[in-house]
Amino acid sequence: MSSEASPRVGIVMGSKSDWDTMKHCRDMLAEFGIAADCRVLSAHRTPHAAAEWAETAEDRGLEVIVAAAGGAAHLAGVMAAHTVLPVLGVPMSAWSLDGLDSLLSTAQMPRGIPVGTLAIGKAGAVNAALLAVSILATKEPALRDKLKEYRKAQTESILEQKLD
Ligand code: RP5
Repeated sequence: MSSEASPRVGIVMGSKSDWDTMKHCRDMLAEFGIAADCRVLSAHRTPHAAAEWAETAEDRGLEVIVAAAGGAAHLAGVMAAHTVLPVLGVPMSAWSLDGLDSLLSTAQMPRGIPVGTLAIGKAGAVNAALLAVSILATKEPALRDKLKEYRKAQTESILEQKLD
């Protein structure tokens, strides 16, 4: 399936070193024909640019933001602080603690500013895309049908698996 021309999902990450993981999010969205605006922005290294990107996301046509960061992973929270668009956080397994630090700092948001937090690493990146599609599909029957087809194909491929 080809991607739409206008990005509907923003994928933002704290470092280019996160891209090997987060490109799986971009690729899964593309399977559903959803284009993504992918950027490196950091809550700590580029704080003003990160805030501005989040503040203008709605006007640029984005409907969901996926934010990935590792370590003291504040990027998803900073996004959520600057927009009312749904923000999905993906904790990166960074340089220590196998990503547990990232998971906790992404998930433990204060009351009033929510971040929907996914699993650490590739599973979270892929599931963030699928959850973004679910959000976009709430009022789009065609997109919802594609999600049902995806689930059906996944179920069938697992039931067909043979072991030696
Ligand atoms: C975080 O620190 C990034 O999101 C990345 O996961 C981690 C390491 O960044 P680099 O030192 O590789 O730029 O801010």
